Amino acid sequence: MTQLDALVQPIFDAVLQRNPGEVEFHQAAREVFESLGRVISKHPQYAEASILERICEPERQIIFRVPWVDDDGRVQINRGFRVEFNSALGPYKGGLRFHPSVYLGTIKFLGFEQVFKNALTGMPIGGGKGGSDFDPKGRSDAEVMRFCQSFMTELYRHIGEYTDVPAGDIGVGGREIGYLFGQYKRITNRYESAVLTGKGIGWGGSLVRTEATGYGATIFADEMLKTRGDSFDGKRVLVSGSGNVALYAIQKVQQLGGKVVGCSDSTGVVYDETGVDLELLRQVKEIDRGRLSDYAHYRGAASDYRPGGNIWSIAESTRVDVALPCATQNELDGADAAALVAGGVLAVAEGANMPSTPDAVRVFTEAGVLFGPGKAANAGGVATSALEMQQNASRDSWSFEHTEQRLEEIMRGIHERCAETADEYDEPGNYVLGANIAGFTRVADAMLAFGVI
Ligand code: NDP
Ligand code: 2IT
Repeated sequence: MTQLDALVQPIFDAVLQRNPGEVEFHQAAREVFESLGRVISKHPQYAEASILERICEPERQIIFRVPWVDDDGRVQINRGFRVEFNSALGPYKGGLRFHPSVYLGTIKFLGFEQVFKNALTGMPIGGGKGGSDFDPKGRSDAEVMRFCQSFMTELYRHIGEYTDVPAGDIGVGGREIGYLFGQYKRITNRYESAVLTGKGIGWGGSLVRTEATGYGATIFADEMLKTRGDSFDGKRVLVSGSGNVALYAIQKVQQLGGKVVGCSDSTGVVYDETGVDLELLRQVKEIDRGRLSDYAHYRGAASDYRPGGNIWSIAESTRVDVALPCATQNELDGADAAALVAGGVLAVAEGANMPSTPDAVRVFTEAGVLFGPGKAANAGGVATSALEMQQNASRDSWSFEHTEQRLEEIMRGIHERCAETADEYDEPGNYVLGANIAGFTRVADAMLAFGVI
């Protein structure tokens, strides 16, 4: 672990003490703190106003009961969360995650990351995150609908176009946003389009929002490659996951001339030497809501399916140029990073939130691998959510081409902001440092202007 600066160590110690057991939140906070020592010593006004202490304490945390009735008539109870972390730059903005592993520490780590990510986009959005320990796997549409209705029956009083604007994350896609929006509209008797993003195209959604996170992460990787005069053309790529982010990362890699040779889900890995068949994968995952094993079944001899496998170990036996972790937190550890380095990896861009462990980040950095941290590389999703809010506010809808062009400009802007900030601190190419400092200073300066609130 990198030593923390003496100025920030006591503040970090207090974060540990105030948030016991929330290990993912500790990890996310530490990663940001590692970058901030020099900023705090260079700009004493941040320490004088206790900005760091305040930024680690969410403005509001809501935890609620979500009762619902399953298809067998049994009452089920889940726990709902919304952590409204920071509204210095705009309404709280960030997704909802439905996954059985969700607890307060998950939502706080995601909310904390979101604050800096949203700041990096340069758009007027604060940071928040929510979700539930509800497991949508194996549940009927009717069960998912009843769960979403119950969840919104509590959440509606805390959100709003100018207050807090949730969206999707793991386990929350177009279907869930539809049920949530329907219930919000019904309870409030308001057609408040911009209260949620990721909506369907026919009822206030934005073109490109579905593709935005995966496209954006790939564009970020492409920008990093360009700094070394390189591109995706002919590159061999691994994309972990096979959900929303992974699918559209795969699509963009293919558009840019790369070949995706492997992807995964929580139960297995596919190694596809001839390249992943995206149309088949989308049919299986998006339409049939199936498993990766179903994809492998239809693909036959063309793919090698490894139940329970580790996608990064593919790099032990074949060359991998680019890795795009797009599944979940801490899915890529130090040994995986070493395998990727041995396999020749040039660039890693995080489509997921905090997928690389601190050990993995160290291995990549020491090996000189281009490394784009999630808060920069996966910001295209939330940025396009902000574009959706913009369209809703002006009662307009933009073409796919126009929206995609805006996304590309935003991703290039984020890359530039991170690179310039890293240069300014004499660490050229250190995107982790650049992202943390550029995101932090934008939020911190607004907080300074507002006084002690
Ligand atoms: P999805 O639910 O669409 O897909 C998640 C994928 O990751 C699935 O393939 C899933 O496999 C796999 N996965 C999830 N949890 C685990 C786990 N514990 N272990 C192994 N595999 C797992 O979610 P998204 O694609 O939307 O999100 C993926 C990542 O991207 C998350 O980290 C999310 O926070 C981040 N992100 C998402 C954005 C968005 O716009 N959606 C924006 C920015 C970041 P299985 O189906 O088997 O569970
Ligand atoms: O982690 C993320 O940035 C998201 N899940 C997207 C949030 C959003 O509001 O679009």
